[in-house]
Amino acid sequence: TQFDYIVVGSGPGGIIAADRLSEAGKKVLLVERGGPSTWETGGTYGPDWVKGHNLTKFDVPGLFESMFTDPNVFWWCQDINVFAGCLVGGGTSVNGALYWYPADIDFATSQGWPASWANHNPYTAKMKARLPSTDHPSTDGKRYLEQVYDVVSKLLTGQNYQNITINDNPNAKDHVYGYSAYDFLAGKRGGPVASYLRTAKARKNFQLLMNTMVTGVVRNGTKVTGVRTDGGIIPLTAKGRVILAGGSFGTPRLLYQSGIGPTDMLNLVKADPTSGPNMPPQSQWINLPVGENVSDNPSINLVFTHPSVDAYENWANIMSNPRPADAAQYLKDQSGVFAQASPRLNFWRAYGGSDGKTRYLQGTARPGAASVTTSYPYNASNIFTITAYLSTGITSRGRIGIDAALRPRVLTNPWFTDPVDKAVLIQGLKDIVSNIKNVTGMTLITPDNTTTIDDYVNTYPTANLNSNHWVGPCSIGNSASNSVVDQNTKVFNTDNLFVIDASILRTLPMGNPHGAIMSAAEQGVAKVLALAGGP
Ligand code: 6FA
Ligand code: ABL
Repeated sequence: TQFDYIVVGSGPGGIIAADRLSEAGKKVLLVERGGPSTWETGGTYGPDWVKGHNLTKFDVPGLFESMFTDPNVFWWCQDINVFAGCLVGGGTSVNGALYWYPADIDFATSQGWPASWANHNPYTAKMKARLPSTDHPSTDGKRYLEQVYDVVSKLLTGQNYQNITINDNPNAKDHVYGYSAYDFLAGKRGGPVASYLRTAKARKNFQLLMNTMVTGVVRNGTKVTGVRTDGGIIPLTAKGRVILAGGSFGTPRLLYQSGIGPTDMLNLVKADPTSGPNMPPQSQWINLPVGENVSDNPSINLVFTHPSVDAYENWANIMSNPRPADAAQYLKDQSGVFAQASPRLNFWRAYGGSDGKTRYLQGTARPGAASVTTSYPYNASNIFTITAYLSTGITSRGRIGIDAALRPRVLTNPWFTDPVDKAVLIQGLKDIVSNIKNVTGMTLITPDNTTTIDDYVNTYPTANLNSNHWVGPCSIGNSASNSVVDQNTKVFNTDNLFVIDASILRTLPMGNPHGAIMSAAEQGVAKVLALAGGP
C-alpha cells in the first residue's frame, strides 16, 4: 500500500502530526520502532499489584520513579546512551508528565524563531482542548503527600515568590511557584497516547505499525518516494510526504541515513556495511547542520531533609511492596498517592547575566532523592530534592550525531559551554538556600558544610547535568546555513520531507518541554497541511 503521509516515530510530535493528518482525510501510516506501552496500546508490563486491573507500569503515575530503578528497562532505546523512550508514546509514555502550556517567549523571534511562528496561541489552544493540564490529578480532587510543597512554599515565600496556578499564567515566570501540573487524565497517564492517538486509531485511513525500525528515506534527488524499514520499503503516493518524528536523537540519525547532514556524519553511514549501500549517491547528499544547535537544561540537585517530610521510602517499594492502603485506594478509583508522579512544586525566577542576557531558572521539588552525598547524620525517611534547571535564555550549545556503529550519541555536551550559564545557575542555587535558616527544621544535606555551592557545581559529574530535555538538532529557521527545517518544517533543499518533534525547537522552552513540543506539533502540522503541492 502507498500512503499520503508516513510519520516516523510515535512520540508526542509524531502522534499529533499523524492525528491531524488523518483528521484531514489523508491516508496516514505511523511507524514506531518500539512496542506497546499503556494498556490501551496493548501493553501488559507492570507490577503484580496491578494485575487484573487493565493497568501497566506506564499507566500508573505513581510508578514513575521506578522507571530509573526497575531492572527491566525494555522501554529505553537500547542503542542510545542517555534516557530516551522507545515505545508507543516515546518519552511521554515514560516521563514525569510535568506539563506546561508554553510561554510566548518559547517561540519568540528574539530567540531565533521564524516570524511566522510568533503567535503560538491558536495552536496551544488546540492542544489544551485535546489535553488539559491538571495540578490535582487524583480523581477525588484531593492532593496527597504534600509536605514537600508546604516546606518549599515557605522557603520561596521568604524570597518574595508569588503563589500562582502556573498554567493559568504561562507568561508569568519570574518569582512564581505553584503546584506541579501534569497531563494525566482520570488518574492515569494521559498525554498524546490517551488523546490524539486514540482519535487517530478510530479512523480507517490511519494505521499504526509497531516494532518497525525505519532506516532512512528513499529519495530521488530532492524528492522522497518512501521509507526504508527493517521489513522492506514502504512507498508514498505520487504527491506523498514523509514526516520524521524520531526525537532529538532518532531524527538526526534518520537524516544521516538519508544522505542529509554534515559530511563527517554521512561518511560514517557510507562506511557502514548495511546502511552505506542504501544511501543516495554522494552527488545527491544534502549538506545541512543536522545535529548542531543542541540544548538541554543544565540541572543540579540539592538534597534536603525536613522532619515533616514523608520521603515515601524514596519510592523504593512502589513496584514490589507498595503501601497497602495507597495501592488499594488507587486500584479502587485511581485516587491517592499513585495518581501523581513524584514532583509536588515548581517555581521560576528570571536572572540577568553578566552578558546582559536574561536567563530563567526552573525549580522542581519532590520527595526522595536520586543520590545523597553528605557527612551529616540524616533521617532517610525525611529526604527531598530541589532540582534547579537553567532554561530559556541559555547560550550554551552542543552537538548530537552518531558513532561508527551508527548509534545516536552526544558528540559535544551542551551544558556550560558558555561560562555565563554556569555563573547564573550557581547564583540561582545560592538564592534558593539563602533563607533556609528561616524555615525551621529544613536542612541542606547535599552539598553539606564541607562543600561550597561553587565547588559542588564545579565538581558535579558532567553526565548528571543532563535533564533529558534535548532540543534543537534539526532547528527551524530562515536559512539553511543555521537551520535544518524551514518555517513549514520542511527540510531545506528537499521537496517533501518534514520534521515535527523536539529536534526542531531552536531554543529550550521555559519548562519541561513536552507541552511546547506538542504546541509546536500542532503548529507544524497545520503548516504542512496548508503547504501547496501535497497529497
Ligand atoms: N518532558 C516534560 O515535558 N515533562 C516531564 O516530566 C519530562 N520528563 C522526562 C523524563 O522523566 C525522562 C526520563 C525523559 C527521557 C524525558 C522527559 N521529558 C519530560 C522530555 C519529553 O518526554 C521529551 O522532550 C519528548 O518526549 C520528546 O518528544 P519527541 O516527539 O521529540 O520524541 P520522543 O523521543 O518522545 O519520541 C520519538 C519516538 O520515535 C520514539 O517512540 C522512538 O521509539 C521513535 N523512533 C525513533 N527513531 C525511530 C526509527 N528510526 N524508526 C521508528 N521509530 C523511531
Ligand atoms: C523531567 O522533565 C526530567 O526530564 C526528569 O529527569 C525528571 O525526573 C522528571 N521530569 C520529573 O521531574 C527525574 C527523577 O525524578 C529522578 O529520580 C531521576 O533520577 C531523574 O529524573 C533522571 O534524570
